[in-house]
Amino acid sequence: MKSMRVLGALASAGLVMSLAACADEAEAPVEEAAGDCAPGISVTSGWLALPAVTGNPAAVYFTIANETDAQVSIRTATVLGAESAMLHETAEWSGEVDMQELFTQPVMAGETLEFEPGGKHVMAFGMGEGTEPGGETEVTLTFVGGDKCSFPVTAYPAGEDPREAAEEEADEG
Ligand SMILES: [Cu+2]
Repeated sequence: MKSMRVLGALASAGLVMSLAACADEAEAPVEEAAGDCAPGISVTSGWLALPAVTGNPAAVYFTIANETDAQVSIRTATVLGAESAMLHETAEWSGEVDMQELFTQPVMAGETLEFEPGGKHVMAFGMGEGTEPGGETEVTLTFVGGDKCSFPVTAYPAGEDPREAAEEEADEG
């Protein structure tokens, strides 16, 4: 009986040590999340470009992949902390570069679609003051038919493109 008690004490000492290790790991940066979406639909590389002028709209970019065998269509987007959000596309419309609202955005079966600067994006109006560079918020896409897909986005200052930073790192390495 006595030796059992000693073993028990050793085991709880070990438990305390492993709990401490877990606490350290919890502070490590979170890996890029794939988003909480319907099976076969995933969103990666979500980021938010803050406006150069406070009060102007922010833009959200991401990559969406449809690995199902059916087309899906994004109908609306919401951004946590924004008063409203809209699906937009920057393009040349009758000779002028401008943004227009996308009423639905199809993603074909097997397609990977980029929302990126100079193209498709989610425009977020009336972002609260709480969103600063390095901050995180959540974007939810709603599809025709009612499926939803939520994913985190990290905020970057105006003019900074995290994809360029990633490319430079890849070149150096
Ligand atoms: Cu826009």
